[in-house]
Amino acid sequence: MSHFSKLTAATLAFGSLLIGIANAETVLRSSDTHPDGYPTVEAVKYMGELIKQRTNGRYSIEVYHSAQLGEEKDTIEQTQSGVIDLDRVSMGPFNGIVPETAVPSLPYMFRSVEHMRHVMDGPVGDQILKAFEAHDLVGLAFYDSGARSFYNTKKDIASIADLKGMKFRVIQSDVFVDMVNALGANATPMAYGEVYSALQTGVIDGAENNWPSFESAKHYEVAKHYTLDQHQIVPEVLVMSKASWDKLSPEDQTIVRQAAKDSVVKMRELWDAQEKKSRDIVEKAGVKVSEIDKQPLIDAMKPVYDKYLSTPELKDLAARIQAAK
Ligand code: GTR
Repeated sequence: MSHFSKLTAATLAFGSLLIGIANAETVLRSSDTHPDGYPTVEAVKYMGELIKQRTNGRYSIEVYHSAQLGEEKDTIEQTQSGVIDLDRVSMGPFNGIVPETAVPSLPYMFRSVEHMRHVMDGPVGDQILKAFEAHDLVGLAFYDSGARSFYNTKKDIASIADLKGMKFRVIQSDVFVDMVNALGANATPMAYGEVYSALQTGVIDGAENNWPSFESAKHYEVAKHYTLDQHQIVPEVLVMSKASWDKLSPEDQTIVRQAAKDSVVKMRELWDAQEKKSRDIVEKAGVKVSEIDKQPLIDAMKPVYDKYLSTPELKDLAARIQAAK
């Protein structure tokens, strides 16, 4: 073999080795608005470890936390178009895209977190996961998000009358907008990343969220009044881009789906611990937590239910959720 062809052979061998390495691992890009360490972020990382083990290193997941890939509404579009492989988002921003997601997002639809877990783990959850497929997405799993409650920079809220005229930031979803407006307050839909400064500058009087978000986004530094009205128990969703999904073999699709399901168990453990920790942090920081009579809020939701339970299918979904033990 000439010197030249030896070199060529070596180069080719090295090249194919590189290609081999490149083929060995496909890194799926996953988006999350929350910071590193947040239960949703850690759950998707855990799912990535499971996938890596179960595919012998052919697939793994890189979680881009802290909204590095954009705010939730944008990342949903990017996931639909295949730019992002996986997206962990609240169900809220999907309400205008996948009508079925409006049902579990309705205020006071779930009686408790246990009720939500039970329903989302069963046939209703499966039906909603399936509904994403008509929108270029594959629904993989639901995660916990506790209960959302109002908080504000102005005053303690003891009754529905105190909400009147107050300006609350909500998720970019008409369900959320209509909920706040039905309570006599004013809704301002806004991306999550803009809420802190909007609270600080007084563009809004308050927002609404669960303990871990209220704490990790530091909203509690400016909003010192938290009202335990627990108006929504909205699950989080993990979706995959249909385009990315279609690149997987059927065997790998099964592995990804199962790993997502397995990560739910882990997420719930992390969630339960984080809720307590976050509540503790904000209370120690001087946030005043007030109780409120929920019944007038529940009663005010009648027009919101009528608007979103607009077809026999959606009514049936709501009835099945409510009937579940
Ligand atoms: C959180 C949720 C986020 C985001 C945020 C918001 O509870 O985990 O995905 O939707 O609420 O209010 O925008």
